[in-house]
Amino acid sequence: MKETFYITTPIYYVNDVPHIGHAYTTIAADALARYHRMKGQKVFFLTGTDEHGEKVHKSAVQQGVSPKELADRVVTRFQGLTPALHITNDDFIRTSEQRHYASVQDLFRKSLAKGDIYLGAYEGWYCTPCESYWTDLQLADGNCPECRRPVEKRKEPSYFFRLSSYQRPLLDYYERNPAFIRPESRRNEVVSFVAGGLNDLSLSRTSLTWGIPVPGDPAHVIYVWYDALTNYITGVGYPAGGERFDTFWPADVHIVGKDILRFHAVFWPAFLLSAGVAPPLGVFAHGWWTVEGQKMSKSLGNVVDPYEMVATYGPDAFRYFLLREVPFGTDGDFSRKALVHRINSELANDFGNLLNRSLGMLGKYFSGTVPPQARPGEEERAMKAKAEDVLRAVDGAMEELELHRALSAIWELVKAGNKYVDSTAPWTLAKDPARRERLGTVLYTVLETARICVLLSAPFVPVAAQNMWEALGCEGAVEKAVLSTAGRWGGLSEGATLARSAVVFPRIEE
Ligand code: ME8
Repeated sequence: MKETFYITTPIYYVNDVPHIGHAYTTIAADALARYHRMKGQKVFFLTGTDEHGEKVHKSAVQQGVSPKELADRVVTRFQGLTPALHITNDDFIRTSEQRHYASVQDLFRKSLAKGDIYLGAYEGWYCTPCESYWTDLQLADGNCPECRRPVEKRKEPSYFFRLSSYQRPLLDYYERNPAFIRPESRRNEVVSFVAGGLNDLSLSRTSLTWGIPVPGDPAHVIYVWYDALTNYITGVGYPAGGERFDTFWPADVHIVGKDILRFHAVFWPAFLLSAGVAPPLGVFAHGWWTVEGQKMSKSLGNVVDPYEMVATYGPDAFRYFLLREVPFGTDGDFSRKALVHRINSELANDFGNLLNRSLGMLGKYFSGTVPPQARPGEEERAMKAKAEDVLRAVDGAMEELELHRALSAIWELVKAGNKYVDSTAPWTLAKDPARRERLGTVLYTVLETARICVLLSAPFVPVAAQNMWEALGCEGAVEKAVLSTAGRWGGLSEGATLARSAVVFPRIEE
């Protein structure tokens, strides 16, 4: 096993407040970061905000504030997601920070020195009120696709990146690293895009001032995507380098939405290869959410606010739903009905019940004291084997970034635990004093099954998992438990006295 794991989210534009799409990427990355910590790896998890460029500039102008003022206000909404959603990022990067200026300019200088960046001219259709360039293809009946006003052909000096020289190196990189782009279907898209030929990329603007100046030519600001992508190395200490950079770079995986895969899988590795920095090891593109069957948009008024979700359903339920409802990598639909249904049936009924019925019986038959495993029989050996299978299945799924598959494996164990209770019928055993030892073995087995379910669920439902962990008399923070030891059957302490119930996943009225 690799000793380290570096995972990132995209950095979010501060032109608007966070919505479900942002929360989704961050939650998925968090579950992965938490899981890898529980594997005993040294993890670095980075998120942050993308504060430069036209989008943010425009939004600031509309609101009558400076871009920096807008960024300073909106960034708090993104930073607030960390406590609200129980995110465990190790750092939060803002592209307006000094450390980032140094990083972007250094990377730029390296490619300039290599001859991969040259001064040319950018030509396009310019819309003056929108301060934007458009290509022929983007125009709407010859007009600006945003404000519908006429555009004019304009030319401005621009630095270009020799992306055309990187077609072969990129294709080689994809070939040598088959897992670089995931899921597989996305990989094929990117490979055929690159195989189709690459044009050089305009990397600077003189028509915009809100950005990082080109080193040595401050009339230009650097293209926002070049600036934004570089955050991933700034966050671990580029350009100074040092222990953090050496430990964590190249990143293991950048989690991104499917719409921004090309930037990450084509431009970013090319920029790095040119500057002599190792490209990341992986990029994973997830799908998009619609809301109640419709595209999410401000004009439809159906934007899902993560803060509202947490206030209504709690962080665990929201996290669980997003990661369970659709396979990670495909599109999905968000609906309150589906969310409530999953909370009630999978969290409250299946999982909450497994724990509470076992704690209840332990209280009733053993005054809450965990009995010894005494004499495990065939059914107990089967439960233990099932738990071991599930631990392996979860690991395989998490390594493949198949979060939904990890969750469904955990729920198989939850269901197997409930079935075991039904078939061993402790309430019947309790009637016969001669079967007390057997009753003890059964209760130990079901509580131990619950303990392993709790352990495995901790990356997904961290708050409830901690409560359940404590209810089971386990010490310390579940997030600090290491799977290879804590996942071994028999971790539940015999003789410990447990509570008779735990508040875990409250049911929601439909
Ligand atoms: O793209 N469902 O920032 P951003 C799922 N700053 N994901 C969604 C979504 C939806 N309905 N809507 C948006 C940027 N997203 C750049 C990134 S990284 C170096 C720079 C996702 O704030 C989208 O796919 O516009 C993207 O991954 C993320 O939100 C950030 O979007």
